[in-house]
Amino acid sequence: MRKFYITTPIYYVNAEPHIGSAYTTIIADIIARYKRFMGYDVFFLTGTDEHGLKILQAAQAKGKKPKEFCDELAQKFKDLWKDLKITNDYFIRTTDPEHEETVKFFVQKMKENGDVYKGTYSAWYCVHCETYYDDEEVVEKDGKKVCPVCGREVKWVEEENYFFRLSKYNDALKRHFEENPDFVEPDFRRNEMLKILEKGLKDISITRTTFKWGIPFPGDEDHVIYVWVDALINYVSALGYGRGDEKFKKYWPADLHLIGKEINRFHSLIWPAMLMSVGLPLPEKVFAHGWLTVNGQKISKSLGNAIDPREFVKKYSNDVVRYYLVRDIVFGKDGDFSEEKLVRRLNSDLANDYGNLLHRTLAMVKKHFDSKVPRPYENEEIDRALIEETNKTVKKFVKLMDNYKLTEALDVLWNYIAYLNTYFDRTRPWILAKEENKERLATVLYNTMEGILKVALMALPVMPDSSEEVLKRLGFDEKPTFGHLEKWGILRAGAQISHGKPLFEKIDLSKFKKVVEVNKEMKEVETGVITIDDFAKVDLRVAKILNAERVEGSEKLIRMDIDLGELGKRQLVGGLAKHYKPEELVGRLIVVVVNLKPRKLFGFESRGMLLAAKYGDKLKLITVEGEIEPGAKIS
Ligand code: ME8
Repeated sequence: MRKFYITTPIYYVNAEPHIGSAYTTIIADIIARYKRFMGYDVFFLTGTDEHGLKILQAAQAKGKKPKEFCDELAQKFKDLWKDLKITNDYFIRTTDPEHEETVKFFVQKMKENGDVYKGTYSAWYCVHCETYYDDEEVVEKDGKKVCPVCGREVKWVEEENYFFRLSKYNDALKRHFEENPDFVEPDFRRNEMLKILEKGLKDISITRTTFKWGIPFPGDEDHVIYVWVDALINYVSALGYGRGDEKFKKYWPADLHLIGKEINRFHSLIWPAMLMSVGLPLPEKVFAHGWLTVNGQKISKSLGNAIDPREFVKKYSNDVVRYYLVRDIVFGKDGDFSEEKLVRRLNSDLANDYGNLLHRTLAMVKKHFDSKVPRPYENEEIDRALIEETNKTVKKFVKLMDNYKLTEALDVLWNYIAYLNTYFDRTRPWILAKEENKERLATVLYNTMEGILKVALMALPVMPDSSEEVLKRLGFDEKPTFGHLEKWGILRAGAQISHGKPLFEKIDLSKFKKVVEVNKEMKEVETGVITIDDFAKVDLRVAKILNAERVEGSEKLIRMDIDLGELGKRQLVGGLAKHYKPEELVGRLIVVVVNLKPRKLFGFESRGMLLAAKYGDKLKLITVEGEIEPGAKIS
């Protein structure tokens, strides 16, 4: 039996899980269930990341001992995964003694291989991301240095630390990327990693001395191991690496590390280099998905939108939430979690397209065949076309799922549901019933049911509960496997079906009340309403571009001098280089927000922001019709 080892990031226990952490875990669960269905021996790992300054500070803020604090939070993650019916095979905690043993063993090996040395480290540190940054990486905001990932203030740290010779693995990593073009996906994330490799990796600090909440560094216990090194090793320690566990031999290397885009560098560069250092094979693939926002806002505790996925599951069911997350948020890209869109999907895709088809079909089987699966007779042209369409759909679906194109796979599946609905309408079983053409009626109903069986099987990883319910109603009582999907004619004539209540309940959008009525400010953002006073705060002006040039070292930026009439001349930096040549810009009248706080981009101060329309990859400048004086106010 082929094995499949899939992991999620191990989540920090500084706060309770939210829809963001649930997103990765749900997707991993879908892939794990799919692989099991395809006959793989799956090991699905998730867990919690519990060491480091961030957790220590969170515990201190609650007046708790760190371990006690971690115990409580880790339990909340475990409980949530249980409520969401996540099928992880193991839950690792970095405070588990077995994990600590493996981490020491791993780091000792790195040392023995000559990859660790002592030096002095000075860098910017973001406690929230537990990440070091160089001077050129941090961003200036309101006169402060902030983290380029989360925007929080960074601190300058200078410590005597142990270092990992990451730079030594730069070339080997490049080679690995070249020889394994699918190592990191999506490809735009891979390209980001390649750029970092082009610039060259620097050695990294792997210990800290200013606090103790971590795993002691072997050989020098004044130091604790850097939380990221400790955390990454979870992927092998969960299998018992260094502790003689058979699981390690069986499941390593991981087939898929599923992560969010912000931690790609750790997984695609640092972790592989660490594995090279100790002589272990690298994971097959790292997939870095995008970020979820909620009603257009970044998920954060202070905005009050760090919603508990349980609330949604309670109201809409697990399956609906899972379906929505995969169907509406294009897997790999950023996307917005909108409850309204979820309800639209529920009403149209699930209740109308899928649920109604099942309902209509089973109602007729109940009425005309005494709730028994009818025995089909000779197939006609339209039936043969349905079987062919089914085979094509299954092939496409499997290929897309195998390539983690989850959203597209559901598109294909729902096209098939539309096909089945058309088949049902075109074969007109209600007329066949009226005409008492029982043989033809039996064939058409059987074929529709067999089609619905295929839908339920394909939907099984995404919507396990409703799929099981559909299989039961269709009178199918075997353990579902890929074999049932591959072959036509699986349903057994004479098997008892059950009609039941609608599979999915529709929600009336006009009376619809959201699960999360967040604070007032958020609600206004949700409905898209602002007051005239809000709008009046934005000072929009016409500006003339006097000259323009590419910003050296940046792919996107163009530096411009603009004329704003009465407001004088200014420098502006805009992300236009992929869409316009500098010479095409000179002389144009554009629209600029002039009262934004200045920002520094690649060392150039930008005093204002130009407006442009964006659609997909397309970007067009907003200009004014005809001639008008630079500086003219827009209202
Ligand atoms: O980074 N949208 O833990 P973490 C989508 N402990 N996914 C999101 C999300 C959002 N808005 N917010 C969080 C850590 N995630 C480290 C990992 S692994 C060895 C150590 C998901 O609690 C996404 O998978 O900050 C992201 O990468 C992860 O949660 C970050 O979780």
